[in-house]
Amino acid sequence: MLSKAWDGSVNYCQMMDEQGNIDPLIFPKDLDDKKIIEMYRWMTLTRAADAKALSLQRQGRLQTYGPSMGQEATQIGTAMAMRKDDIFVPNFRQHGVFIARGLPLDVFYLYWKGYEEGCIIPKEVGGMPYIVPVATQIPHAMGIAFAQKYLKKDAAVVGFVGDGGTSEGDFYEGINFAGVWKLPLVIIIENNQWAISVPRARQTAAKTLAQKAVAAGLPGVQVDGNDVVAVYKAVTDAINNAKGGATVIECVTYRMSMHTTADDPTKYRSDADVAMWQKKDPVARVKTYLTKKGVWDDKKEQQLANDNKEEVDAAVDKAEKFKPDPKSMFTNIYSFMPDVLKAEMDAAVEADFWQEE
Ligand SMILES: Cc1ncc(C[n+]2csc(CCOP(=O)(O)OP(=O)(O)O)c2C)c(N)n1
Ligand SMILES: [Mg+2]
Repeated sequence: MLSKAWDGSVNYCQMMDEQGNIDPLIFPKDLDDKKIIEMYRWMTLTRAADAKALSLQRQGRLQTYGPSMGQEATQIGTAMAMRKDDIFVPNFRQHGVFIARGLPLDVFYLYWKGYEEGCIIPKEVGGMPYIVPVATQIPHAMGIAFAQKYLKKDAAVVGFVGDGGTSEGDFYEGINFAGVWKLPLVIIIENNQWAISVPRARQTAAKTLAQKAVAAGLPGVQVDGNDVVAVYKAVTDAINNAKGGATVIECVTYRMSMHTTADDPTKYRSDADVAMWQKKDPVARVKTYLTKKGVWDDKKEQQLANDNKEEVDAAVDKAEKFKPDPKSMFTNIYSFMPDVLKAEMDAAVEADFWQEE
């Protein structure tokens, strides 16, 4: 006897196309112009803060940095769908999520300047600090989701992972546990087509990354990750369903810049590929939509650009004036500090590296 043991499919959703056209029948009812303009503000601020970080790194004023350019719709769409008490667990590239959730912009620069103080995320932001080991954040997100359920809190946890990260054991272990225990977890796969120099096609033979959810007994959906509305809708639905269990959302986007400032993407990808994705730019798309609707014009655009620049410059200024406590890199590691570390800490305090010359 032959019968079907399982049958399934993965849906793809786009709500605002590359020319800024929408389908009013499926457009989320709660998204009025005001909210879309707010999304646009966060997206442009993220892009401005990102460009500044890259420029600072090139001047030796910031450490190695991983740009988010091109991924603003995925990040802002997710952040805007999250409720106040929901918690996000990032990897190293979710600058837009931090910014839209209210991380003071100078703290963003502190992190990328290499200061421990940049890892202190204010409680109201509701997020964990950046983490660099690929996919280790997914078991963390799963554990935090387990805690929300155990403590009977009405909060969902949103964990981010890259396309490359979905090949790691940590990814499967996290979503598998979430499936068994029906945890309030939303996994956002930021499929930006590259894991450093490894293209999506070399990452897995699976047709979508969303279908990896199926093995964990979870729903998996794929959305246009350069469409802020589609991302917003998918994450809103997943959060609304989070009490019943987890969802995996693959956001199909593109890393328009380098992996990090230690990388040169011209060595492994074509200009044509980048140009093709430039046409799908997530920020330009929202601007086109708002302009066509008559609620946005050049004057407003100029004002917004000025406001963003002012905010970014003030944050950089504050971060550059920051005097760290030399003890901060030694504390919070051991409950009892070993003597050898104590000696190093005392020497650092004595040397007073941060003293004005
Ligand atoms: C466990 C682990 N292996 C390797 C690395 C080196 N590394 C840093 S980022 C990266 C690629 C990640 O690709 P992806 O998950 O697609 O995220 P993206 O950088 O594209 O946002 C690798 C291999 C690491 N940080 N941690
Ligand atoms: Mg990637």
